Amino acid sequence: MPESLWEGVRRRDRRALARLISRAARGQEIDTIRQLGPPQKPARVIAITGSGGVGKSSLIGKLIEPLRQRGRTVAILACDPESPLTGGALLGDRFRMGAALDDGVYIRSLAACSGRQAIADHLDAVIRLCEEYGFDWIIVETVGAGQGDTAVRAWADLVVLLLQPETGDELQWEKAGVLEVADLIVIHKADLPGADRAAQQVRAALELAGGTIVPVILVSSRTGKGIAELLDALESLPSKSRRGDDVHAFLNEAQQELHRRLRDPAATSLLALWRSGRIDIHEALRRLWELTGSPQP
Ligand SMILES: Nc1nc2c(ncn2[C@@H]2O[C@H](COP(=O)(O)OP(=O)(O)O)[C@@H](O)[C@H]2O)c(=O)[nH]1
Ligand SMILES: [Mg+2]
Repeated sequence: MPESLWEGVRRRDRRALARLISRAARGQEIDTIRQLGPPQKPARVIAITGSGGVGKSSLIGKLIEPLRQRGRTVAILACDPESPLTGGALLGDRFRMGAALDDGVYIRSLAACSGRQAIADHLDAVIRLCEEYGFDWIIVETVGAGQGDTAVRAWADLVVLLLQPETGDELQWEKAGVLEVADLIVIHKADLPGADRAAQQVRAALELAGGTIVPVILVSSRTGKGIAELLDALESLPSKSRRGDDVHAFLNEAQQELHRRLRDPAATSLLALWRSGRIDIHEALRRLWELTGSPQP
C-alpha cells in the first residue's frame, strides 16, 4: 500500500492524486478505497451524458470558468482518452494559462467508462479519490447516449442528458430509459435552428411518460446562452441519493453502520474469532451488530 500517495492526496498533491487515480483505474487499491467509507466532504457528482458529437466536452469546458468564479473547485473526469478537454483545446487561452496556476481545477481522461460493471466500479473508486482530495464538484463526461444505461445512477448525484436539435435524436427520446435516467435535460447547440421545437418535443415526451417532470434547458456552448441558468439548476437541484436504486442505497448505509461498529474496540477480537473459523459470518454479523461502535473520530 503506497501510504505516501494517500498522504499526498490529503495534502492536495496533484501528482499523488494522478498516480492513485491511475492505479484505481487499473483496478488497484479498490478495496482500500472502499474501506475509506463515506467521504468527510461529499462532492456534488454530475454525469454529463449524450451521444457522441452532441457537445458534452464543449459544454463542460464552458462550465469551468463560471464554476471557479462561483468559488467551486472541480475535477473533470472524461471517459474518453482523446478528450479535447485534457489537451486544453476547449479551454479559452486566457483560462488555459490561468489553469496551470489554478489548483481548483483538475482534468483527467480515463479509458472508456460506460455502464459496464467492472469499469463503473473503478469509476466509483476514482470519484471517491477525488472526494478525498476535496473537490466541491466532480463532473464526469460519459460515453454513449445513456440508452437504458441506468448504471450512471450508481455513482452520480445528478445526471444531465444532452440532446441536440434535428439529428434523429428525436427518435431515441421515446426509447425507454433515455429520458428517465436524467435529472435535467439540456437541449444543446441552441444556436442552431429547431432548438425550441426540440425542447417542446422533449417536454411533451416527458409529460406523456408521466414521471417526474425534469427541467429542460436550452444551452449553447458557442454563444454562452443558458450556461448561467444551467449552473443555477445544477447548484439547486436536490441530489438524488447516489447509488440511486434502493439496493445500492441500502448497502451503502449498511456499510456505514458496519464501519461504525468495526471501530468498537471489541471488534478486533470478534474478527479474530471469525478469521479462525470459530464463528461463521452470520454469528459474526450478529455479534458485531450488538456492538455500539465508537463515535466518529
Ligand atoms: N452549433 C454548435 N455547435 C457546437 C456547440 N457545442 C459544441 N459544438 C460542436 O459540436 C461538435 C462536437 O462537440 P464535442 O464537445 O466534442 O461533443 P462530444 O462528443 O459530445 O463531447 C464540435 O464540432 C463542436 O464544435 C454549440 O453550442 N453549438
Ligand atoms: Mg467529448
